[in-house]
Amino acid sequence: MKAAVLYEIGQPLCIEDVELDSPGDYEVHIRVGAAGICRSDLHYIQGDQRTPLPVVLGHEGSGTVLDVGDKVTRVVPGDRVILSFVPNCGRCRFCLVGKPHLCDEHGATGAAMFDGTTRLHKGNTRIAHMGKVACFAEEAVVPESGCIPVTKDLPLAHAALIGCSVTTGVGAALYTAAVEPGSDVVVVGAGGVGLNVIQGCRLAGARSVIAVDIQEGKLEFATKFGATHTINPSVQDPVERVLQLTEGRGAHYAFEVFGSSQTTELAYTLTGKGGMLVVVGLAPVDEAAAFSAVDLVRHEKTIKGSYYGSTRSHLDMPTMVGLYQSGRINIDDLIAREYRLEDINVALSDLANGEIGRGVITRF
Ligand code: COD
Ligand code: ZN
Repeated sequence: MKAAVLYEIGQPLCIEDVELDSPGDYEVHIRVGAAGICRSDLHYIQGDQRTPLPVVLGHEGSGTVLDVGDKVTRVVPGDRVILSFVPNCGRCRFCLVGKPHLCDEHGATGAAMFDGTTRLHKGNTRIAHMGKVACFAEEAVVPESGCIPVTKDLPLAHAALIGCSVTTGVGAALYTAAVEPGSDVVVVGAGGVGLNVIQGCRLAGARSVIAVDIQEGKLEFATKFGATHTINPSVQDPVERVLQLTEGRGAHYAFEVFGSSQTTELAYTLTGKGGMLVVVGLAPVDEAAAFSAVDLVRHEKTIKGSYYGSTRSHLDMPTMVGLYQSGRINIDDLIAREYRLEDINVALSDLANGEIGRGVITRF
């Protein structure tokens, strides 16, 4: 089957034939239906985050079950599924306390299957599976716990976006921050995930949702998803403007949704007294963000990381489907561009060049 393989940091993905082994006992063989292009994929290509190489990237996916391992009970061939990039073991401490997105076993095995091996290879060369999903390919083998069944009336592109950007963003607002109605919120970074933080905050009843982005087009687009005000820091001082918009208090919640120390520090500064900074983006591994320890204490601020929107895939992804189907969140307009698998490098450079909304591979 065809897959887009990353062999070397900074190089384009190679679209080529690779081998995919049959699913293990608790694994599922998927025909990939849609794969979203996320900045996290770029972080790996650029070397800002580390991954074993070679690797098939793609962690925002959906598809149809082709075949199941002998012990699989949750899905059958023909089922349509959202793929989770944090499938979970169900036994570790984090799974037991209801935080399966922090599963230890997944953390330990990363871009391999739970038994530490891969199903992808090219001859004798093993190929890693990003997030145990690896959906920049015609087919995938994934753990059963990474398959969230959905009804056939949900389009596959929409299902794919629920696999990352929607759940990561809306989840950060609803579950990590638990934004209170009437709050003033700032969202730094209005890309695919940031737009979902914005619509999650709107859903939670925020009074104002202030989008901050360095690209005008992104800001304009953000108003469609519930941004009440926009700030371009290259044109306007964001600190001054946020204070103006919040009667001098700063934000109740500020979200960092780009992934850098600079934007993390900015979001911290925009957080008001008693407020919460929620960091969604992963800054390059060797970067550190600085903040005043005195300000943190005197103003009793909270800093929280948000991974996968603090969601429990099997519980919260069906909730996202319901929110979409009842018109409470907008996924239609997020899907801005569709590509063929063979054009994946174009899709990635469109993301890097700041095209608005989400690009999705829908033809394989
Ligand atoms: N100030 C304000 N906005 C900025 C700045 C800046 N200095 N620099 C860039 N931006 C804007 C860009 O213009 C863009 O609009 C936006 O930030 C980023 O959007 P996208 O579409 O490029 O990126 P997303 O939304 O696909 O991804 C953002 C993440 C933060 C999720 C991603 O970068 C990341 O760090 N992921 C790691 C966290 C993780 O693993 N999450 C789960 C999988 S995604
Ligand atoms: Zn992602």
